[in-house]
Amino acid sequence: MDATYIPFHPNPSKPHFKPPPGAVDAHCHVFGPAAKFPYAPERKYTPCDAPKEKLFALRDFLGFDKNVIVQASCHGKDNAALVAAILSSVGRARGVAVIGEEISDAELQRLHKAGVRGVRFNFVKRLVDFTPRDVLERIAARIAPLGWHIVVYFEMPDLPELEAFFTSLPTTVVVDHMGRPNVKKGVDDPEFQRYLHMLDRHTNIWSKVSCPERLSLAGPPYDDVVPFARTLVERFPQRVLWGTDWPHPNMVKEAPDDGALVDVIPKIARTIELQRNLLVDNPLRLYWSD
Ligand code: 0GY
Repeated sequence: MDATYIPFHPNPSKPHFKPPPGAVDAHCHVFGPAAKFPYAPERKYTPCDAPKEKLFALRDFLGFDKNVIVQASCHGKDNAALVAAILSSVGRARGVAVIGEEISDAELQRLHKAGVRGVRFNFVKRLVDFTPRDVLERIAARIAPLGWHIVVYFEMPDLPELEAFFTSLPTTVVVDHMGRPNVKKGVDDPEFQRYLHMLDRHTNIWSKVSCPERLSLAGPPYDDVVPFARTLVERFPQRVLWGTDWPHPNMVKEAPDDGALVDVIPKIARTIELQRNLLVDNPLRLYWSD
């Protein structure tokens, strides 16, 4: 683990909000354990181990039924820890992998059988080296016939440069963490409005309404992030997903209390119906339809 790395919260609080039956934490990670699943040589950070047993215990503690585990950059293109976690979940986890174009058809099939239903394209420069667009286009063409989708991670100032690429992709596209808006600028800022308009025009684009702890300037209970997530949930109720982002890689000040994160949900999804869309129906449609 890097000297400055902040481990996940050791003792999260029990949330007041009770997720509906079948609720899915649709953005979380597993890290290592490094002794069994070494971190990638090209990684930009070395986290604390966050193994599947801890993830599944947290799932139960917070009142969730399932997980979507997203490959994090510290494991590069080696999806072994992710696959091991999904396979041991007894159908209660699915995954989003990171792959290169050198991947064989047999390996793609193996990932599909294990429960992978998407690939992640990461554009955050502090996390990954640049991958040329033509490579990503070829990967997209390979995974589209499997019915997979593409998860994209970027920061809002980079959207103008990336938008044409995103809107040209042949699959469902899921944006991590609302595209990481600058909450200081507010919902009405042209940057966030551009994001909303992209979703208006392209009905294959979904948004995760996750990570208030990364976006907030005020800190818990993250009220400054609520208007962004609520706007997305109410405008695109069929195309939003929620996740804890456990084990919260690269926090700079403190690890969030996962119970407090769950308690943000009723503020962003204010009716039982919106909560069911966000936590149950949407993730099941995207990850468990086959
Ligand atoms: C997240 C966010 C981060 C890291 C990664 O792949 C990763 O390493 O996703 C981050 O540092 O913002 O979603 O986990």
